[in-house]
Amino acid sequence: MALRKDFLWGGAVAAHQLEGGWNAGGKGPSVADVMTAGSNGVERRITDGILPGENYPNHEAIDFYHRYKEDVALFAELGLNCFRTSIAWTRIFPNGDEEEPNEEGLQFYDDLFDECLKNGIEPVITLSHFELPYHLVTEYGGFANRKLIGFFVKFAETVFKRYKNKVKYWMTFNEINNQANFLRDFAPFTNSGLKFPADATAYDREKLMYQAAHYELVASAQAVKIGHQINPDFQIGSMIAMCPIYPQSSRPTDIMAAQVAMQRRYWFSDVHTRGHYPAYLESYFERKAFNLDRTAQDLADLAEGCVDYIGFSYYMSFAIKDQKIRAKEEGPASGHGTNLPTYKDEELGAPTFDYIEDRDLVRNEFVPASEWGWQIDPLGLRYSLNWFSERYDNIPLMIVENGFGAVDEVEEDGSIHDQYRIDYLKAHIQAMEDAVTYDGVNLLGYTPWGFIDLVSAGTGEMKKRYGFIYVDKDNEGNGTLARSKKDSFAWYQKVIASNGADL
Ligand code: P53
Repeated sequence: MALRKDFLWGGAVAAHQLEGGWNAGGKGPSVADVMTAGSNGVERRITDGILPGENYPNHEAIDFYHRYKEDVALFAELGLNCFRTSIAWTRIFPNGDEEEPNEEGLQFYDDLFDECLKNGIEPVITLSHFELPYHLVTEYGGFANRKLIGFFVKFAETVFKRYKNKVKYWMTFNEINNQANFLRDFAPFTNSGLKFPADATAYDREKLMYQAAHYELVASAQAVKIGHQINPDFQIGSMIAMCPIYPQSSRPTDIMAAQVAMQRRYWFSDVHTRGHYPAYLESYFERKAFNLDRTAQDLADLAEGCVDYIGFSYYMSFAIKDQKIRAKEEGPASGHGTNLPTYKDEELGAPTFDYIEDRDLVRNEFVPASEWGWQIDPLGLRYSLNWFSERYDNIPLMIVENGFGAVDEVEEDGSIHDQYRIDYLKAHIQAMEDAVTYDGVNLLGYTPWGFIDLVSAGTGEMKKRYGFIYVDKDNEGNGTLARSKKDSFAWYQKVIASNGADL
């Protein structure tokens, strides 16, 4: 088997990471607009609203809002046949809870999608990509509040109706499973708009994460149902951050630890795809006595709103070692970061294998890592494609993010020789093609992340670049914002033109 003839070759971005124009055209502030710039190893801070004197890199980003016409022309030159971006929720509903949408925001995406379609580029749209209206955080507590289901579904319905003849492929919540890392502030805030009180215990955090994720899954299912009514041809997918967790060794307890870790990180796709909670999680909820708010109607909605395909990001793989052995050898782990609420190891003696992302992952000695510590593992992509395909009965898959964040050097003549990026992508595309050719996975498309340089989500930096198109801007916000082509531009052009044969 080879790649399908209508394979979607694209590039992926998210509104808040490239548009800028954070308060233009009636847009309201989103959760991304209250996050400062961090750097490698320094976390972004979440401020209480927008404060003077802080550096908020998403406010201007790469100013795509004003430059999209020239940029789309470059995308066309690159040869993309699809473009994955998100609709900034706050351009449509600036506060999130308005009765009527903001026409100027709707018009912006009409213009952008028309520009894409005119150039033979099909928009692939994420509804919620770390862009929750900030007002929904301050007034409602984010997705901890059931009311958010209604706000999200209204937003989804509005854009489904408006763009029903321009967009076919949709995704509901970007990397909904990042919040499995609930001890940190970043993922719960960007995924769900959750802010925890300073004295919240690990237990409180975990419970709230599960509650918010439940409301999101219900919101997603309702949106899928409504979307199919609006246009039966819509393909509405989930979006999962796939970092497969390998056992560090063949020690049986490492194997079991890896299995439980995979459950805790990927139950989200079980619910999205199968329409019900897996038994392993029901059993966990019972043991933890979470008593989540899940109504019979919610469960019916989940069953009726299964996704049509799985979109997922793939950057790296993880590895895990049995926590009991680790604790014995190294003493109690405190997580890789500082100031994390301690997770009580009350059950360390029990056969539970509970997984705490920040505590339990270990370095995999068999793969190299990027400057940001992301472990580079092309075969892990083939493994992931097989994992989804096998678990969900050959469901269609789309790789909606993959890429290599690196520091680029601009030569005197303006050229950028990013062979390391080409090497990374080549190896991953090869692995993806092997999964189609030899393993029979049903793959719709491939959209490498940040194919035009943009603001990093994790660190807020410009310096962590993924692009084939360079954007002249630095971490402090200086630069002309001029666009130029890196070596990877011509390389990806050739890959697309040959439908993946010429790597
Ligand atoms: P940055 C963590 C792990 C895997 C993917 O990430 C992640 C994250 C969050 O940082 O995010 C996705 O910019 C996300 C994009 C993001 C991209 O990966 O931190 O969907 O918004 O930019 C790359 O290097």
